[in-house]
Amino acid sequence: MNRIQKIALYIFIGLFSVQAYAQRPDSHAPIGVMGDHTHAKGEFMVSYRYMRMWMEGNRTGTNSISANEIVTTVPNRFFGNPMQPPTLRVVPTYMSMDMHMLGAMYAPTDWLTVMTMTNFIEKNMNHITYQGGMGTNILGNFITQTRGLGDTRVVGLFKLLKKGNNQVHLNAGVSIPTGSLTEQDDILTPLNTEPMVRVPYPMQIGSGTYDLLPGITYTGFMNKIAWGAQVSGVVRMGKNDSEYAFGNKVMATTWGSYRIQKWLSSSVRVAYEQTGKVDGIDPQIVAPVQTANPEFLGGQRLDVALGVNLLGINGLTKGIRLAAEVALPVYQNLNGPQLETDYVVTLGVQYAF
Ligand SMILES: [Cu+2]
Repeated sequence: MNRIQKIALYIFIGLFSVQAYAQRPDSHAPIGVMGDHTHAKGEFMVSYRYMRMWMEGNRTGTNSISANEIVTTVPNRFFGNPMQPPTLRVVPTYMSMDMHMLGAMYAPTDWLTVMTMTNFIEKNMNHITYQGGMGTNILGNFITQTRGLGDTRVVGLFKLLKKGNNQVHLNAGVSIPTGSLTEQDDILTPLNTEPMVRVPYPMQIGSGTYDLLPGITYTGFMNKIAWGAQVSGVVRMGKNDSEYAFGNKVMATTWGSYRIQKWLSSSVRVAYEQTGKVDGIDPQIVAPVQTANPEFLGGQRLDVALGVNLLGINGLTKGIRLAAEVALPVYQNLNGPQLETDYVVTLGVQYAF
């Protein structure tokens, strides 16, 4: 091989590896990870994610607790106010959260990618109401439902380091409180009335606070495997108009993936999340139910998640990404009583141009 041929070969290999990186299904993290990748200068990406979370059964600390146990042993923090019993009398039994997230990414330069995300959320929570006073006589069931536009995120992803197949970038974002925190619904009280009230903290749609979203992300790949890790947080800035702030959050996750085909990779991920209690109290949220107590929010959770990433490589599907991930908690330590998480499913479609 003469020198010119060698140079041509190196250029070809160089171009091919850049191209190959851009087109690997595993060049994006499992779909449950946000802000995992950056784009090259001038690139746009649009995405839609659907997330469903299912929570059923209650837990305090790491132990299960039954509804009967809750209403006979857990004190009602509002006891002493008019018509407030000494123990809790309403118990959530399950909750679903469905989230539709629309995202856009754009890279004005190679070292900065800007990302915005807005979402539509629907929450449903089923409850058992026990008869007023004491004992374990059940009065009935009711479901509360809230839905609406959630908070909006704007995040800058700053590429700090790019060495061969390894990259580190900084995530620096802010969450803007566009979601409602004054949602109401009908409830069934232990006195058998059905008033319309402001629903408790976990049923509200927004945080009401501007939140900082710091983070750092590392990704790498080699041959048929790719890996990464991300540490991130949610830091509430002050209190909202209802005199409280949701707890701050720390999240850490790491993943590995294997490329089965040019268009298909599978992943395993571990994710840890720690959330604080609610700071402050909304004077309009008063009820003998655990979700109305700011102390009974937050905790720790460790999930193991399995996922697949698909990448269209020819024809009309070229460049279209589809991904799915199912996360199952393996450890939960909750400031309870609180509903425990059973699974989180995330589906996503992404298209870059
Ligand atoms: Cu993107």
